[in-house]
Amino acid sequence: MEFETRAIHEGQEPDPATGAVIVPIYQTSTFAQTAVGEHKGYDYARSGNPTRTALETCLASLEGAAHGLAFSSGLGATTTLMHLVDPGDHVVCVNDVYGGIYRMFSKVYEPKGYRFAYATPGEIAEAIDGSTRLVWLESPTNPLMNVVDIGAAAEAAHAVGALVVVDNTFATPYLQRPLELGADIVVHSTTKYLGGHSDVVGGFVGTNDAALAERLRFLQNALGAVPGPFDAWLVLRGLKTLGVRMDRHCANARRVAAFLEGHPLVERVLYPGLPSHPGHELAARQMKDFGGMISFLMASEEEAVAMVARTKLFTLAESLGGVESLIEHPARMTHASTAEGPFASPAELVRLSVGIEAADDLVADLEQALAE
Ligand code: P1T
Repeated sequence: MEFETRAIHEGQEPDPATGAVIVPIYQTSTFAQTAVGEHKGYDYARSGNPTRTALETCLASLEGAAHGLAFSSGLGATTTLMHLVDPGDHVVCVNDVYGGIYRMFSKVYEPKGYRFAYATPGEIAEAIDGSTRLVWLESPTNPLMNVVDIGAAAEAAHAVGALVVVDNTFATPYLQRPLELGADIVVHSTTKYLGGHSDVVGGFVGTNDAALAERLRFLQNALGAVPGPFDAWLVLRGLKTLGVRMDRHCANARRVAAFLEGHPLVERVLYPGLPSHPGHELAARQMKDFGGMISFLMASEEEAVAMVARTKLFTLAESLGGVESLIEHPARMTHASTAEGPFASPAELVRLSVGIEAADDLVADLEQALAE
């Protein structure tokens, strides 16, 4: 079945007990056993819950993954993945990642002895050495919208036996499927496009490696960063419209990027859909379309900070991927924790999450915000 059909049906048969067309929210913490160890597949809701199973089955299918695991947040998923490696291990990370990932790696894991090397998208292969156990990638990256060659990174990592994790939050499986490109593990903040309505925090991990999946299933239960049934249900509902929403996000972002590129107060637009973007051809090869995230540089920090406060439709807020448009200043908001690091987010940078409103209204809002 095609992607859009699986998004609506995979793992979502009518409820066998009642015929409910929509998977129920199994709001229960525990399940009755008929005798010790005899039950209908569920014993305790941290270990498993039917609403969560439906989400895990559906999203795994969309990512082309044999195994899927849902988490309480994107960072909950990341924490769990980091238990695949040990203190002393070498981790290569692309040098532009969500600020919260950098904060976790630099402030939580580095002090425990994990060794991190941060590399530009073009230098990932060089940064990998014989001791590398994990390669952590985002593509496109947050917030600089760099494009990483996932296949090339996977080849270099696999040559030394390292695992490749791709955070696919910006692209979504509708636009890019990292496992098909050679990654071992795909990870998401489902808080973003997958939930799609800015009303839930969640995470996801998918893999085709059965042994890894078994270890991760153990860690999911042993560490406990699981989503509640209502949160799992909200993400599952979001998935049903992922394809149509992404088509509109992409079309709107194309319009907005073209407008910004022609604006005299905008120094540079970072959007892989623009032929001027250095990663445009690579993105065209490994993605179906270019997504709804755009970053751009103003002339100064003062102009950037003033501009983000002047939009009326674009709400000044952290996060991304919802139907409504958001604007933010990464250096002082989502990426404030990178300020002390070697890859601080530029102070002149503005980031947009282009929503699915009418494109004319979005362009008009940016026009008035840039006019003053
Ligand atoms: O917020 P949480 O669900 O824990 O996900 C963290 C996360 C992981 N990976 C990427 C690429 C992300 O963008 C995020 C969260 N990002 C934001 C809140 C933001 O505004 O960029």
